[in-house]
Amino acid sequence: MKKINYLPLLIASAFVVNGCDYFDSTNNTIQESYNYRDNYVTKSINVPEKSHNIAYNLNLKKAYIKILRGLDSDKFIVSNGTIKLNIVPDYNKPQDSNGDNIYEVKVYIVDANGNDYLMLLRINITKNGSDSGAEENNTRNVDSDGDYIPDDIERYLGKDPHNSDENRNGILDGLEGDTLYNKQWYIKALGTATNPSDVPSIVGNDLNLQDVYKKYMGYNGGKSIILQIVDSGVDINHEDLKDNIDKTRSLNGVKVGDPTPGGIFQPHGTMLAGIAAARAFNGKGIRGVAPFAKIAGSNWLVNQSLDALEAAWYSGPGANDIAVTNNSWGTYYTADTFYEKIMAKGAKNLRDGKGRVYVFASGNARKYNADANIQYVINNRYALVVSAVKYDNTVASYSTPGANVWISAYGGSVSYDKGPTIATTYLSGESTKTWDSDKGGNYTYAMAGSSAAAPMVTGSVALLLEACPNLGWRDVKYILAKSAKQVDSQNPSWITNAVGMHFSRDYGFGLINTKAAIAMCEKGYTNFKTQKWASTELTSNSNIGAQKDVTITIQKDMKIEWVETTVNIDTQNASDLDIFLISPSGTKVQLVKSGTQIGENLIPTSDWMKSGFRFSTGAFLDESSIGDWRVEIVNKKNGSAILKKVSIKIYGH
Ligand SMILES: [Ca+2]
Ligand SMILES: [Ca+2]
Ligand SMILES: [Ca+2]
Ligand SMILES: [Ca+2]
Repeated sequence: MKKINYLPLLIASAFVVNGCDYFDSTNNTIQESYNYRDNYVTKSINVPEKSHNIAYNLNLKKAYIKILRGLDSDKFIVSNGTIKLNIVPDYNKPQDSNGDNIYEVKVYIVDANGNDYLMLLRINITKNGSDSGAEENNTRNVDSDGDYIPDDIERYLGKDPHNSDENRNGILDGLEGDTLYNKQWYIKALGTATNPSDVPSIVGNDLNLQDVYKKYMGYNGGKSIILQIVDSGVDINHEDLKDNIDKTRSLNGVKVGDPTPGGIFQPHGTMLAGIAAARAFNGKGIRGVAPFAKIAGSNWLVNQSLDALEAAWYSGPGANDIAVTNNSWGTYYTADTFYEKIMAKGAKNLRDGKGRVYVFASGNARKYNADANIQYVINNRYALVVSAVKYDNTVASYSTPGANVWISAYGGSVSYDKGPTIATTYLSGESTKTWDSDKGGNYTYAMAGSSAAAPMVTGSVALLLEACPNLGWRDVKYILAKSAKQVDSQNPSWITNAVGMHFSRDYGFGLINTKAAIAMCEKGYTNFKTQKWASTELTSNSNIGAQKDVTITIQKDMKIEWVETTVNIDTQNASDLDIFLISPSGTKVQLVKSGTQIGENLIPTSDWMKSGFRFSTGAFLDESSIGDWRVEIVNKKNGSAILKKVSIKIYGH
């Protein structure tokens, strides 16, 4: 077997800036960066109806408290350091302004030390008998106090689900609690510089997860969503990962065991694990995209035993419950169907038949004119392929394009003098590219690559499956595609298909938008029925010349999910061909680009299409399959080439 290449992209040490005060996180607090005046500290209390003297005590000596006009301010008074409701509420006769039995008031407070802040006080009136006991059963995926931490996680951590600022520092508790959170522009861009570059992130260009965190963090009411990192292993004792590690499903080779890498040259999997699911609110480091999901690690890349890959992807202990697998590695050119055969079993049988989701990085070989569509590992329909976008929402200079790319996420800039890179966990104590405040050397700012983008999608899939656990693997892909955000819309790589889906070989359907994906599945989404397919083969045996167009008719009418085009071309110049597929609706997609090669890993034979090579794309999503499909082959150098056969296979419903 060819050596598998994985895709770490660490930045050259030559760019390290030493002793830069700017990156001292203690001097650059989230409070300064957020527009705090728009973020009221929210206090919520539940009170049974017909209670007298309902008051909220601020416990402030010599405090200045002023009720601001609006909402239900006319129902409140201030007295002796408390805010009091000036009525006796009756559940059946609400007197609040919008009649929802929640009395709200905004208050301006100056404490004895002269610190001022704004508070939103909410008094929730509960019907007699339905007091806090009922609330306990009904607060999963609810953020009662508006601090961006769901109630169930607050209880699990011993925090107060009705106090949004327990440490009274004026910052909502969900916006702090991880020392390097303000470096994670990919989760929440603050418009500040986050690595030894003076290029700031751009507010709004992030994964837009803050609202998602009010309900979902992967905790799932105590039955955490399990995601898997199949890579060079994961440092399971890392201070910011250990609480999320699933030891019963972590693999050392084919067996359950410790996947911690043996050497300092294998940090890659640990970096991915942090992006996907570093633990939040532990006072340490970062937080992952799904910060209360469980992480199952695998070190299969160390020895690259195919049995170890099979165990991780399908047959290992507890495999049924692993929701999503991250693969930030690739094979470059291959037509080996070994990989997709395992994924097919996982898609059919795991998660009680709903199917595991297999996420892959698209690769970092753009500068070699690489094309992600020349690897069967990632151009089969089970693979959810992720390309990389920079902080400015444009494609990263390394990100490998391809018609099989499904979605994009943040991969960071290629070097940190050019823009923000990705902050994440590193092998414990081994990091040299980190902030001064990381005394232990457990984190790095120097991650970049499609390797980093993939675990953002993996973590997002965990959040999506927490919100909507019944989604099948095809539904997950579909919802992510439909909800993806078109970025860099002037980029010529964008096409719009016949049903209005935007697609690009650089971005897939766009930048992942987890918030919109969850909103879509929560709105009463109906799962796809069983997948159908149709195929037609055409024997041609004709010279391609400078260009050859062939038409293939598909008789079956389906809504398209995935299209595979296999060409048998007898030529010594296969890499000189541009191949396009045009749907019956007229949508034209480039399946592969001429000149495709990958650095020293050149495509091994120049006649690599001779025995048939499959190219795939999801770009025709939701179009109708029926009618005439056209395959257009452009022979750039007009070398000798004979088209033997073409076949099209369409999957849909
Ligand atoms: Ca909360
Ligand atoms: Ca709280
Ligand atoms: Ca706080
Ligand atoms: Ca943390």
